[in-house]
Amino acid sequence: MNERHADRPVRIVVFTGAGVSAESGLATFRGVGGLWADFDPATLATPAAFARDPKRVWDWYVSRYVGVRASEPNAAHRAIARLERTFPSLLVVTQNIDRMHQRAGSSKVLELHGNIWNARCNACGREVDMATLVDIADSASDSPRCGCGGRMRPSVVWFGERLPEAVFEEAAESAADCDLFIAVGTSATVYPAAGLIELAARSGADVIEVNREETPLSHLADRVLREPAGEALPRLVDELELDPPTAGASLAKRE
Ligand code: BJW
Ligand code: ZN
Repeated sequence: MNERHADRPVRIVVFTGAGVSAESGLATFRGVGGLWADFDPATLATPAAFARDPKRVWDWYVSRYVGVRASEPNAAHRAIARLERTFPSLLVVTQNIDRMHQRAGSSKVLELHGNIWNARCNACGREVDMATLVDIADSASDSPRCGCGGRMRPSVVWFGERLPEAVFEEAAESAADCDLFIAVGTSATVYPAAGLIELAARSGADVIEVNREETPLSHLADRVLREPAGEALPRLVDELELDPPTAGASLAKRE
């Protein structure tokens, strides 16, 4: 059972998806203009796709890495980082691979789907900075290989692959134990990550959804902000800072 006492600090989990980085110019996956509108996930974001055509998959990730590297955190990432000053135990749980939260200053970030800044060998697991491979592999006819002969792949989680176990466990424990769970810019369709919203709601946390559109889990939210994250988050953070909630009280005022 999740015990909430007024005399202990409020616990906040901010759970993010591709929509939080949309205003940094990074494409989301689903919806108009999303990556999956032009590319079939089955041919790019699965181990089978990489085995079939490693060069095509590698090149797609390199082009996304270059885009991520050239982009900057936006007002939503910055507002989330700012909220940590008032609520020092605040935890960011992200499905994103872009490291924008860390770049904006968030100090506790769990990456459920890995990150695009690292590559690792699919045979021996050796990790290297993506930057070291991108600049040399540009015009190569094959995807880069490790010294052991294995192929280098982005350090992300593809469909059909397990999420990093300890990371997911910590995220699930925090979702089950928080007072306020803010879901930002996720279509809430990819599991087990989306299940964290269900877990938080079931465990008694107040849930706020920040999303331009309705999602399959919108009905679980106590409060919905149907706006771009870069506009909604700075205002929500102002509100939480001016009038800090206490543990046990209802935090998400219904509208
Ligand atoms: C804005 C905005 C703005 C826009 N402001 N908002 C249970 C049921 C059914 C299926 C499954 C299940 N459990 C597992 C599965 C299978 C599968 C899955 O979930 N499939 C579903 C699609 C049906 N899951 C898996 O395969 C996972 N692995 C697994 O379960 O392993 C089990 C296992 C057991 C034993 C042995 C082995 C394995 C792995 C999932 C990995 C997902 N990987 C990806 C790619 C990462 C690398 C890359 O980037 O290429 O992760 S897929 C992609 O989707 C990416 C994202 O993190 C993830 C979620 O997407 P997200 O972030 O929600 O983005 P969008 O685009 O969907 O939504 C954006 C939202 O923002 C929209 O709602 C917009 O409205 C909004 N928005 N602009 C605010 N400015
Ligand atoms: Zn290797």
